[in-house]
Amino acid sequence: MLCLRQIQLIAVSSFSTFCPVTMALWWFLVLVGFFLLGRGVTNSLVGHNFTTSCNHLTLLGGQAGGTEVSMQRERGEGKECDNFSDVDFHEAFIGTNLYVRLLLYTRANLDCGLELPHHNFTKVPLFHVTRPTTFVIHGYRPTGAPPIWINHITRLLAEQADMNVLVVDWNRGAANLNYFTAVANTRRTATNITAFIRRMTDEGACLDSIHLIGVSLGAHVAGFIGAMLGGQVGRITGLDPAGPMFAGVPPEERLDPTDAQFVDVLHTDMNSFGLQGANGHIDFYANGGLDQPGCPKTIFSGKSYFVCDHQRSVFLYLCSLNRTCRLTAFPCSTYTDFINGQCSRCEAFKPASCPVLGYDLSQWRDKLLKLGQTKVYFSTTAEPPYRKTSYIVDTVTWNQYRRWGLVILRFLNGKNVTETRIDHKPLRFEQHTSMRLLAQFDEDLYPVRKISFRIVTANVIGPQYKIRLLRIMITPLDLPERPPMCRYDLVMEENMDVTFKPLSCDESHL
Ligand SMILES: [Ca+2]
Ligand SMILES: [Ca+2]
Repeated sequence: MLCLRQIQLIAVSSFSTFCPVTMALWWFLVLVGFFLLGRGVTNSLVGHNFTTSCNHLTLLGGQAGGTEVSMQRERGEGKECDNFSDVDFHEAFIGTNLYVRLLLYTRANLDCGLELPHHNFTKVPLFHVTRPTTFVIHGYRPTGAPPIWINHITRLLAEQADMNVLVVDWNRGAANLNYFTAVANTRRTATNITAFIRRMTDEGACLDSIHLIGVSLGAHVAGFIGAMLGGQVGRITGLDPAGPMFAGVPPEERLDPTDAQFVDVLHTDMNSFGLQGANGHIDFYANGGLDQPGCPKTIFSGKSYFVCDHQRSVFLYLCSLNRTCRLTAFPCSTYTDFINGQCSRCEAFKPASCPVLGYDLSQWRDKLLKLGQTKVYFSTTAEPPYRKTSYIVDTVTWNQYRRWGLVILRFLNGKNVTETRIDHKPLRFEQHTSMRLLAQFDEDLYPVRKISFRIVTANVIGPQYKIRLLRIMITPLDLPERPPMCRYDLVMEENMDVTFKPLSCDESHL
């Protein structure tokens, strides 16, 4: 029982390094969680678009031809839609044998999937192999329920470009009480899809215009497919690639940058279901990649404790597809450096901004491929649209005695107030102190009419010491159209607000 305290850590690094009791307990908790979760668990992947030399062929397919069945389907008549497999819970409990289906969605059948045969697919009028094709590959399905995000992602992807969206339904194979069986089925699924893609290329498809979006275990399926195709697939997007059984393994046994021409990865749960480290040409770490705001911190919160962080990767991606979230991420060595305000430079990407999470990442692709593996960090709120408004705050203070404290910064516009606390570590104010901070607000208040700044110390009952704010400059992190705000030489007391009207930095410098 001594190793119980390791439970939280078990998926973080090599599984094999943890004691059997901990492993058994961990799996027990996971399975209990999934049972509690019932019919609505997680796992997914997402889409793409590349302009390639092959894509000009896309238009040749159009809406021409079509059997009576497909025309009926386009009119919403006749044959019913083909839906994602819904596996009974007791089947999942016993374990399912692998069976891979492909469900096709296009702009002509946005809400009505069409099961595509693995052979002779050229006879299916809705499927044009010369169009860009995005495969969406889900992950582990312990209860056998369809992923709740499938319909959202197919529709949103089809809206991005005139493409084939192919949902890889390997629910029979992923729906297993035994996670290890699902892991073993990832390679078999990849072999199946690889053979299908080879048949597509035989019919004129171009690997450049294929995008594999994999969620959790599906990210590794995508990696295996990419590797089997010699790394020539246009793009792989990994949404919180699965960690258990993939930590510490060599690149050929997991998703890595050699698996496609361009690999982008989002991390949201590296301390349990997700994989630690960097797996793509670019790796996005949401809120550091471990835990997500708004997600429960303890098992007593029920089912969402198990899936919330992991599933957030899909929701962030959906939000990006929906164009409702613009989440800019900043190159940095660690999340700690990022929240300490040490990583605000985007010069490497000029004239573009720092990379923005999601489907439209293609515009940073060439630069990222030159840079090598890039790690980028960003913070989010707990709810859509997830975006925080961030400012770099440069201060110079002077005080006679050393003070330790945290900072509370408020923006006011006459009607509303938004506040942020910079309290992730104690800040030291010692005589002449220059400090750079990152202030991230849940609300975007603009224009800012007044600013209040407070240094909170532990000295709540003694005489309050004066601190001089020699200079403060507040610069928007990723909103270059907004000018920085400055003030010089204000006197404040610890634990008291100093409120001032921001001036333009030129003006306050006079
Ligand atoms: Ca690989
Ligand atoms: Ca977590």
